Amino acid sequence: KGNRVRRDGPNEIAASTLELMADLVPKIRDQDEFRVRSYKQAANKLRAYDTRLDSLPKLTQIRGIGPKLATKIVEIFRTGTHRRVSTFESPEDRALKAFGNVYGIARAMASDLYLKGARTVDDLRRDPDKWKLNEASRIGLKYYEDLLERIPRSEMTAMYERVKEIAQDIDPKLQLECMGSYRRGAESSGDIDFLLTRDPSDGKTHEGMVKKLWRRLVKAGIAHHLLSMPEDWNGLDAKINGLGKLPEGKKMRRIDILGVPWESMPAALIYFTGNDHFNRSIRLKARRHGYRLNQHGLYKDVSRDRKGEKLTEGTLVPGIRTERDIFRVLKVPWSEPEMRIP
Ligand code: DCP
Ligand code: MG
Ligand code: MN
Repeated sequence: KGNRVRRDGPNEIAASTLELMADLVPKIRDQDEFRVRSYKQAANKLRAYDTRLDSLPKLTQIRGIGPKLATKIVEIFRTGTHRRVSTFESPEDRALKAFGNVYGIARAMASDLYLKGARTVDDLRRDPDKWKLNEASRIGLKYYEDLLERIPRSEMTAMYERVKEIAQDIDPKLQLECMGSYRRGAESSGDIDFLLTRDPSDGKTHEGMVKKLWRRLVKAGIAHHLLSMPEDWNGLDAKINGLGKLPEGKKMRRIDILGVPWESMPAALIYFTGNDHFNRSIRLKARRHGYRLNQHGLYKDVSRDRKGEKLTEGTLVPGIRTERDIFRVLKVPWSEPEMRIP
């Protein structure tokens, strides 16, 4: 007790970041002894408190912490780092970043692995049993290098054409679209996103077809690993995450397939074209006009409580046949997929 400095208090993130910044100061500018000392002293002062000091009024009460330093500390609490050190990573940041790049390892699992002592992707690869890795992450590790690579547009197009042929061989009325960054015209993509549907006006739907398509892709030597077990393979909304490549392809790629009911196509096209920022802004716009937009459709008469939580789902807006119809109803000027990158 007494002068032992605790390093697990509620202000540790700010304290340790200030120390990092102190180390960086001389590298950024000329020697700035005063600033280095004030960062280090502030770090130790913060460690002496057992309440979280994350606001300007609380911080400026402390002797030696002026408004400028207080602003920096607030930024650290808010963002988890400070602009000046965000290029400078801790071992934990490095490990979490590396694990986050492994397909099949979610954020919580990455933290867990770090706490158990894993530091690098090679650590995990050397002994998957020791870390009790699940099947999906073992496959992610196996193709770690492949899956970090971007997919050239020419390969995306080749894959799209081949898969479309197979889909139409199953049923000529199946409609397959290649979505995501490919539809936005990107020169390369992170994965391959497919949307599958069928016009039901002749009485038949695409029910069961996502599963059937995947099976046919396996037979064709294109689909290799199914990573997320779809809850409902056979429904109209089936979704698959897997890995595959063209038989002549060198690298394994991520493939997402989403089945959607015909009526949902306009909304699903918008959703799966993205990008995610565009989706967020158009959904917000819908909300402001009293609508609700998601991948299933555009809904009206959604009632919300004072906090904005929805009380009723609302009803589908009638007469929506295309993406343009949704833009029109929401009074959003039409933008081609290539332009949906706000
Ligand atoms: N999407 C979304 N919100 C998410 C994930 C996805 O709105 N959290 C939508 C928008 C994306 C689309 O789905 O554009 C496809 O998702 P991807 O993760 O495949 O992203 P992109 O295809 O846009 O980019 P990439 O080239 O990295 O695959
Ligand atoms: Mg994609
Ligand atoms: Mn995707």
